[in-house]
Amino acid sequence: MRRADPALQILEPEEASTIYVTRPDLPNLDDFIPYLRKIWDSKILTNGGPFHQELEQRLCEALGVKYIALFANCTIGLVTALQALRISGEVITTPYSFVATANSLLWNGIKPVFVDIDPATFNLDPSKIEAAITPQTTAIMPVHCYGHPCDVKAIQAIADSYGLKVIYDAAHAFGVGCESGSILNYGDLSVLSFHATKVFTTFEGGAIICPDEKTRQRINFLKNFGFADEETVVAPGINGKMSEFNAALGVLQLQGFDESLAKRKAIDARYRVGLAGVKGIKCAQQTGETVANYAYFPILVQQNYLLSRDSLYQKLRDNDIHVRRYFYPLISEFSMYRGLPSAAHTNLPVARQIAQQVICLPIYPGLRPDQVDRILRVIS
Ligand code: T4K
Repeated sequence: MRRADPALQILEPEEASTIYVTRPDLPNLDDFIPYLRKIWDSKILTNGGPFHQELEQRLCEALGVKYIALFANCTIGLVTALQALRISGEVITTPYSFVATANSLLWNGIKPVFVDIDPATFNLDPSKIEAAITPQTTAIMPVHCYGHPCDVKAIQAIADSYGLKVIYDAAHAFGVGCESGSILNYGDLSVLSFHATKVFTTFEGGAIICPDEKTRQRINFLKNFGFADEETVVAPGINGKMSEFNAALGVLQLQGFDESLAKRKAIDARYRVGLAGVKGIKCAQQTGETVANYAYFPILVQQNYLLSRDSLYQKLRDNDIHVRRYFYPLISEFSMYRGLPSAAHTNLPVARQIAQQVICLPIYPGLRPDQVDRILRVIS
């Protein structure tokens, strides 16, 4: 019901058999037209219009959070979150993420300090954070990698002891729940991504989850050039606003989210059954979430598998299955980061090992069981 009209889908013969690591789950185009008509009629295209307000309200309800500020994308959200909390100096973060995490620090003139990850969760290892704290440290920026929660309590305890802020890169964590509710309520701020490749997409988009209205207001000033009113600019803000087009799509997308999640869950289960007996392939486990979002399906290709990780990657691609090695290379391997003392290989043994072993298998609501089985046959 939510798939686009098949008659409108023009598939090249080759594309028809290609399986990508992800594909966006879009509503029926006809269902979006009335939303577009409203925008056309009102001529309100951006700057906090009615769909923007509606999506903020609906997301608060759906996610179980109190205050939210929509953004044009997660990266601008991360840059703005750091500005909002006036973070400077050094920030402790993970090398095992998409490069936007650390880039947001460099855009603020902040030095990233990489700390190794936990081999079970692939998230920042709290037991290694304290050793990386210096007098210049002002914050921790962990990532809920693949939507699996960080050890939020241990991280908060360290932050409280040393007077540090915590900004979660929650790009993967839309809809993830833990025993106390939404994982997005932990830390000082959490930043979501609604990119085309994410479980909830508005084409491009993102949001910051805020603890209170005052912080949200500061963030709203910052995302609108710093304007507090027509005559007052309170900070060197940026243009991080989400347009009405993206917000309207978000309102419609939310209606199909539960259905999307159920389909992802079924694919996750099918992979786990199919890979259970395959020697040398290890599936990542959930890490304490009470509600998972099945955003990614990472496997580790271990030494006792019959092929190396890169040979399996190539074999899958040769079979028209476009898997990805998220997150290889590590952020700390890129030219702007590799000179940092914390980027030293000896400092990041676990992250290096996982990055050498990981493959993210395709997972998205439109992936059919027979396609999952095709992927499993190539691996098994
Ligand atoms: N923090 C973390 C932890 C993140 O993972 C990300 C983004 C961010 C921050 C920043 O969020 P945003 O500023 O983007 O909101 C993709 C995404 O571009 C990126 O958003 C995402 N993380 C990252 C993990 O993955 P690529 O380079 O792998 O994307 P691409 O274009 O190769 O797409 C992968 C596959 O998805 C394609 O093979 C086919 C499919 N696809 C992609 C797009 C863009 C579609 O079917 N339709 C599309 O429009 O980075």
